[in-house]
Amino acid sequence: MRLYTYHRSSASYRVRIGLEWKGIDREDRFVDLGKGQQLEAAYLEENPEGRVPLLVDGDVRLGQALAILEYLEEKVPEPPLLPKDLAGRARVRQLALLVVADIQPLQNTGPLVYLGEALEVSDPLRFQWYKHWVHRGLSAFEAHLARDPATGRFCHGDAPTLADVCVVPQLVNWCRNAGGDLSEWPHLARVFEACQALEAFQRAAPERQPDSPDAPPQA
Ligand SMILES: N[C@@H](CCC(=O)N[C@@H](CS)C(=O)NCC(=O)O)C(=O)O
Repeated sequence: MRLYTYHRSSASYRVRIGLEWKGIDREDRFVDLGKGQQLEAAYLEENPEGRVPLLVDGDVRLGQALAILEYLEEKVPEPPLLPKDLAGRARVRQLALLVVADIQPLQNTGPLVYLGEALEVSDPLRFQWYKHWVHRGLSAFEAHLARDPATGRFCHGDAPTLADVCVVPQLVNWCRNAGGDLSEWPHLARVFEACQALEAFQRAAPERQPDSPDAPPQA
Protein backbone atom coordinates (compact mmCIF):
# COMPACT_ATOMS: atom_id res chain seq x y z
CA MET A 1 0.00 0.00 0.00
CA ARG A 2 1.10 3.54 -0.71
CA LEU A 3 0.24 6.35 1.74
CA TYR A 4 0.46 10.01 0.83
CA THR A 5 1.08 11.68 4.15
CA TYR A 6 2.56 14.64 5.98
CA HIS A 7 4.08 14.32 9.44
CA ARG A 8 2.01 17.18 10.94
CA SER A 9 -1.28 16.16 9.33
CA SER A 10 -3.67 14.84 11.97
CA ALA A 11 -5.83 13.15 9.33
CA SER A 12 -2.76 11.27 8.00
CA TYR A 13 -1.80 10.45 11.59
CA ARG A 14 -5.15 8.65 12.06
CA VAL A 15 -4.43 6.44 9.07
CA ARG A 16 -0.86 5.79 10.21
CA ILE A 17 -2.18 4.58 13.58
CA GLY A 18 -4.69 2.29 11.84
CA LEU A 19 -1.99 0.80 9.58
CA GLU A 20 0.41 0.31 12.49
CA TRP A 21 -2.31 -1.23 14.68
CA LYS A 22 -3.12 -3.77 12.02
CA GLY A 23 0.52 -4.41 11.16
CA ILE A 24 0.08 -3.39 7.51
CA ASP A 25 3.27 -2.39 5.66
CA ARG A 26 3.19 0.76 3.61
CA GLU A 27 5.32 2.88 1.35
CA ASP A 28 5.14 6.57 2.28
CA ARG A 29 4.99 9.43 -0.19
CA PHE A 30 5.43 12.77 1.53
CA VAL A 31 3.36 15.81 0.63
CA ASP A 32 4.73 18.94 2.29
CA LEU A 33 1.68 20.98 3.29
CA GLY A 34 3.99 23.74 4.56
CA LYS A 35 5.15 24.23 0.96
CA GLY A 36 1.63 23.90 -0.48
CA GLN A 37 2.53 20.70 -2.38
CA GLN A 38 -1.04 19.42 -1.88
CA LEU A 39 -2.21 22.03 -4.38
CA GLU A 40 0.46 21.36 -7.03
CA ALA A 41 -0.71 19.84 -10.30
CA ALA A 42 1.26 16.62 -9.78
CA TYR A 43 -0.51 15.89 -6.50
CA LEU A 44 -3.94 17.04 -7.67
CA GLU A 45 -3.55 14.41 -10.37
CA GLU A 46 -3.25 11.85 -7.55
CA ASN A 47 -5.97 13.36 -5.35
CA PRO A 48 -8.21 16.10 -6.75
CA GLU A 49 -9.27 16.98 -3.18
CA GLY A 50 -5.79 18.49 -2.65
CA ARG A 51 -5.51 17.01 0.82
CA VAL A 52 -3.75 14.21 2.65
CA PRO A 53 -4.11 11.38 3.46
CA LEU A 54 -4.48 9.38 0.28
CA LEU A 55 -4.16 5.61 0.30
CA VAL A 56 -3.47 3.65 -2.84
CA ASP A 57 -3.92 -0.11 -2.66
CA GLY A 58 -3.69 -1.63 -6.16
CA ASP A 59 -6.63 -0.18 -8.07
CA VAL A 60 -8.19 1.26 -4.92
CA ARG A 61 -7.48 4.95 -4.40
CA LEU A 62 -9.01 6.50 -1.30
CA GLY A 63 -8.95 9.91 0.34
CA GLN A 64 -10.82 10.72 3.57
CA ALA A 65 -9.19 9.14 6.62
CA LEU A 66 -12.35 7.57 8.00
CA ALA A 67 -13.19 5.88 4.68
CA ILE A 68 -9.60 4.59 4.57
CA LEU A 69 -9.82 3.28 8.14
CA GLU A 70 -13.14 1.52 7.45
CA TYR A 71 -11.57 -0.01 4.31
CA LEU A 72 -8.62 -1.29 6.34
CA GLU A 73 -11.00 -2.64 9.00
CA GLU A 74 -12.87 -4.69 6.41
CA LYS A 75 -9.76 -5.79 4.56
CA VAL A 76 -7.76 -6.74 7.66
CA PRO A 77 -10.33 -7.35 10.43
CA GLU A 78 -7.83 -8.35 13.13
CA PRO A 79 -6.97 -6.76 15.44
CA PRO A 80 -10.28 -4.88 15.20
CA LEU A 81 -10.86 -1.17 15.54
CA LEU A 82 -14.65 -1.47 15.76
CA PRO A 83 -16.62 -3.27 18.49
CA LYS A 84 -18.63 -6.41 17.71
CA ASP A 85 -22.03 -4.99 18.67
CA LEU A 86 -24.19 -2.68 16.59
CA ALA A 87 -24.70 -0.01 19.26
CA GLY A 88 -20.99 -0.05 20.11
CA ARG A 89 -19.99 0.44 16.47
CA ALA A 90 -22.42 3.35 16.16
CA ARG A 91 -21.05 4.99 19.32
CA VAL A 92 -17.46 4.63 18.13
CA ARG A 93 -18.36 6.13 14.75
CA GLN A 94 -20.16 9.00 16.49
CA LEU A 95 -17.05 9.82 18.53
CA ALA A 96 -14.77 9.48 15.50
CA LEU A 97 -17.02 11.79 13.48
CA LEU A 98 -17.06 14.38 16.24
CA VAL A 99 -13.35 14.81 15.51
CA VAL A 100 -13.35 14.14 11.77
CA ALA A 101 -16.42 16.17 10.81
CA ASP A 102 -16.90 18.75 13.57
CA ILE A 103 -13.45 19.65 14.93
CA GLN A 104 -10.67 19.06 12.41
CA PRO A 105 -12.25 20.79 9.38
CA LEU A 106 -12.56 24.05 11.31
CA GLN A 107 -8.85 24.09 12.17
CA ASN A 108 -7.46 22.63 8.99
CA THR A 109 -4.58 24.32 7.14
CA GLY A 110 -6.64 25.31 4.08
CA PRO A 111 -9.40 27.22 5.92
CA LEU A 112 -6.91 28.82 8.35
CA VAL A 113 -4.71 30.02 5.49
CA TYR A 114 -7.81 31.36 3.71
CA LEU A 115 -8.89 33.24 6.84
CA GLY A 116 -5.47 34.88 6.97
CA GLU A 117 -4.67 35.50 3.30
CA ALA A 118 -8.07 36.10 1.68
CA LEU A 119 -10.05 37.54 4.61
CA GLU A 120 -7.09 39.23 6.33
CA VAL A 121 -7.94 37.82 9.74
CA SER A 122 -5.02 38.52 12.08
CA ASP A 123 -2.92 35.73 13.62
CA PRO A 124 -4.32 36.30 17.15
CA LEU A 125 -7.90 36.13 15.85
CA ARG A 126 -7.15 33.01 13.82
CA PHE A 127 -5.71 31.43 16.97
CA GLN A 128 -8.86 32.43 18.87
CA TRP A 129 -10.92 30.71 16.15
CA TYR A 130 -8.75 27.58 16.41
CA LYS A 131 -9.03 27.44 20.19
CA HIS A 132 -12.77 28.09 20.25
CA TRP A 133 -13.74 25.25 17.90
CA VAL A 134 -11.23 22.70 19.11
CA HIS A 135 -12.03 23.42 22.74
CA ARG A 136 -15.76 23.17 22.14
CA GLY A 137 -15.41 19.86 20.28
CA LEU A 138 -13.04 18.25 22.77
CA SER A 139 -15.27 19.35 25.66
CA ALA A 140 -18.22 17.59 24.00
CA PHE A 141 -16.02 14.51 23.49
CA GLU A 142 -15.09 14.59 27.19
CA ALA A 143 -18.77 14.83 28.18
CA HIS A 144 -19.56 11.71 26.14
CA LEU A 145 -16.72 9.80 27.81
CA ALA A 146 -17.76 10.98 31.28
CA ARG A 147 -21.44 10.09 31.04
CA ASP A 148 -21.40 6.80 29.14
CA PRO A 149 -20.72 3.50 30.94
CA ALA A 150 -19.34 2.11 27.65
CA THR A 151 -16.21 4.20 28.24
CA GLY A 152 -13.40 2.03 29.53
CA ARG A 153 -9.64 2.25 29.60
CA PHE A 154 -10.06 3.58 26.06
CA CYS A 155 -12.88 5.63 24.51
CA HIS A 156 -14.99 2.50 24.13
CA GLY A 157 -14.19 -0.44 26.36
CA ASP A 158 -10.72 -1.70 27.09
CA ALA A 159 -9.22 -1.83 23.60
CA PRO A 160 -8.54 1.00 21.16
CA THR A 161 -11.12 1.74 18.49
CA LEU A 162 -11.55 4.24 15.67
CA ALA A 163 -12.61 6.77 18.34
CA ASP A 164 -9.14 6.63 19.94
CA VAL A 165 -7.47 6.58 16.51
CA CYS A 166 -9.23 9.84 15.61
CA VAL A 167 -9.03 11.69 18.91
CA VAL A 168 -5.35 11.10 19.72
CA PRO A 169 -4.04 13.11 16.72
CA GLN A 170 -6.46 15.92 17.60
CA LEU A 171 -5.13 15.92 21.18
CA VAL A 172 -1.53 15.96 19.97
CA ASN A 173 -2.44 18.89 17.73
CA TRP A 174 -4.05 20.70 20.68
CA CYS A 175 -1.02 20.07 22.89
CA ARG A 176 1.31 21.38 20.18
CA ASN A 177 -0.74 24.49 19.40
CA ALA A 178 -2.40 25.42 22.68
CA GLY A 179 0.08 24.65 25.40
CA GLY A 180 -0.31 20.97 26.15
CA ASP A 181 -2.74 21.05 29.04
CA LEU A 182 -5.40 18.33 29.08
CA SER A 183 -6.22 18.65 32.80
CA GLU A 184 -9.70 20.07 32.25
CA TRP A 185 -10.61 16.87 30.36
CA PRO A 186 -9.65 14.06 32.79
CA HIS A 187 -11.23 11.22 30.79
CA LEU A 188 -9.53 12.35 27.59
CA ALA A 189 -6.24 12.75 29.44
CA ARG A 190 -6.48 9.20 30.80
CA VAL A 191 -7.39 7.70 27.41
CA PHE A 192 -4.59 9.69 25.77
CA GLU A 193 -2.07 8.23 28.19
CA ALA A 194 -3.36 4.68 27.61
CA CYS A 195 -3.07 5.12 23.83
CA GLN A 196 0.37 6.68 23.97
CA ALA A 197 1.64 3.62 25.84
CA LEU A 198 0.86 1.45 22.79
CA GLU A 199 3.54 0.81 20.19
CA ALA A 200 1.21 1.37 17.22
CA PHE A 201 0.38 4.86 18.45
CA GLN A 202 4.04 5.60 19.17
CA ARG A 203 5.20 4.46 15.72
CA ALA A 204 2.58 6.67 14.04
CA ALA A 205 3.58 9.83 15.93
CA PRO A 206 4.52 12.93 13.87
CA GLU A 207 8.06 13.13 15.25
CA ARG A 208 8.75 9.51 14.21
CA GLN A 209 7.93 10.14 10.53
CA PRO A 210 10.85 10.41 8.08
CA ASP A 211 9.59 13.77 6.77
CA SER A 212 9.71 15.31 10.25
CA PRO A 213 12.70 17.46 11.22
CA ASP A 214 12.59 15.56 14.54
CA ALA A 215 12.74 12.12 12.90
CA PRO A 216 15.35 9.71 14.27
CA PRO A 217 18.21 9.04 11.82
CA GLN A 218 17.33 6.43 9.19
CA ALA A 219 19.32 3.21 9.16
N1 LIG B 1 -11.82 15.05 5.83
C1 LIG B 1 -10.47 14.76 5.44
C2 LIG B 1 -9.61 15.93 5.82
C3 LIG B 1 -8.23 15.84 5.25
C4 LIG B 1 -7.47 17.08 5.63
O1 LIG B 1 -8.04 18.09 6.02
N2 LIG B 1 -6.14 17.01 5.50
C5 LIG B 1 -5.35 18.15 5.82
C6 LIG B 1 -4.18 17.77 6.69
S1 LIG B 1 -4.72 17.19 8.27
C7 LIG B 1 -4.83 18.76 4.55
O2 LIG B 1 -4.41 18.07 3.65
N3 LIG B 1 -4.88 20.09 4.50
C8 LIG B 1 -4.35 20.83 3.39
C9 LIG B 1 -5.28 21.91 2.92
O3 LIG B 1 -6.38 22.05 3.45
O4 LIG B 1 -4.87 22.62 1.99
C10 LIG B 1 -9.99 13.48 6.13
O5 LIG B 1 -10.47 13.21 7.23
O6 LIG B 1 -9.13 12.77 5.58
